[in-house]
Amino acid sequence: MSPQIVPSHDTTALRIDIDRLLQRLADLAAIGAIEGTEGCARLALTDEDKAGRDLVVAAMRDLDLEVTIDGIGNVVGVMAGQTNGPPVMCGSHIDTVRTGGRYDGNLGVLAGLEVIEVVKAAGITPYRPLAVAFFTDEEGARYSPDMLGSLVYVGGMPLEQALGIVGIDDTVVGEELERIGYAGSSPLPGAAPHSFVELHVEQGPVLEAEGITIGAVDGVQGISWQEVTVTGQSNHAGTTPMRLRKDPGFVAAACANFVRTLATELGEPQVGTVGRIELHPNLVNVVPASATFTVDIRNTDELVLQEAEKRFAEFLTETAETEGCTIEVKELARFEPVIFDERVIEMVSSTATALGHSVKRMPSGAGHDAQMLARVCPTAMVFTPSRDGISHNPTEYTSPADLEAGANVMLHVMLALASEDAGLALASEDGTL
Ligand code: HGY
Ligand code: MN
Ligand code: MN
Repeated sequence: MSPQIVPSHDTTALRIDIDRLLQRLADLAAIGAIEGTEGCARLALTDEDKAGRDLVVAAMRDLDLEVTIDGIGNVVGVMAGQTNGPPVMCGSHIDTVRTGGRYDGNLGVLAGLEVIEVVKAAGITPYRPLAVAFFTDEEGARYSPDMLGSLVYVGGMPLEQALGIVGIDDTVVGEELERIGYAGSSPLPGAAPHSFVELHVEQGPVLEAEGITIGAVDGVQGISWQEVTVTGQSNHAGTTPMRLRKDPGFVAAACANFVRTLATELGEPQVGTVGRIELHPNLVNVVPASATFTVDIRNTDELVLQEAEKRFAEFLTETAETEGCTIEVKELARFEPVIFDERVIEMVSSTATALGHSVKRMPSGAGHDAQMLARVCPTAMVFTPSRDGISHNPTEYTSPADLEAGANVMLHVMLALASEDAGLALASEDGTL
């Protein structure tokens, strides 16, 4: 007996419960809470990350989702559909940076739980399964590269290589995964979903500045992360004439200045950041022996990004040589710009309009798990505005009205993806086409 086409519920009136979503966000933000702020700190694979994972997994189980954990610690919860095919998946990350806000990543995962709760409460069994996922170490702040879990999920990095990555604190991914109990067994690469939708705060100033509620994200800019170690000669700060110094601290500072100058010269959307600088021995009266710093440069245009990398490398080599220092450069992450699926982008845009929200197509300045899922299935993102464009900062904020709008857009895009072609597919199974 072929599956009957379940009369498709009229889901147009379905809406998420914003109070329940705000409560979920508050409950998760309480884990690793940054005193006196709304933000939280849950670096990947720390005890705080474990506690956050446990909370979300418990919520998945409360929703009777089928929960799987893979070898890099990605977690997927699946709600059964009328068919057993690949699910329509949403998700993001719940690890944060040290100065994390409560929405970055967390919103996409918790809104996914909310979407599933609303669909279940309405008694709907979608044609396709729905899934919500959180991916390991999206931030890449403790273990580079960023989007590590989703990169492994789509087969972009072998699991063994990922498990061997050493962090900024000299811990190892595989050992930390075991320690927190999230070294799972579900197969990698993960099963390709039917489609993937990620709801995320914009983390930039565009939507707020233009008074727009929803971003229909059409892609992610290219990302280049490097770690540079400059080695000179430690010496006495008082007795060493300037002409005799081999000062890696000076080289690092000159490079930080150059990264800013380069980004300004190349013009928007070029950005450049020196986010981490460590001097050794890091003492007031010692010309440093070494300096280790990171360079994060990004652009939507791959060729301009390559030009920026080339110019930085030339400046670094010349400056170090002149200062009598040696250099070692390690690539931490390198992802080309990604373009999302036109059909899904258009669904985000038309759904936002149908729900009465203003919407703008735009690229993402930040990296996201969606840029990895785009390698294996039709993918797009939904942005909501960030107050003052601030993120990676505990004062990160998006209004309840905007959160609600974004989650409702994701709800209806997922329902549309979960039922598209259902009639055709089901009918063709019993030859009635
Ligand atoms: O760095 C990024 O763009 C992201 O927050 N991982
Ligand atoms: Mn994020
Ligand atoms: Mn982030």
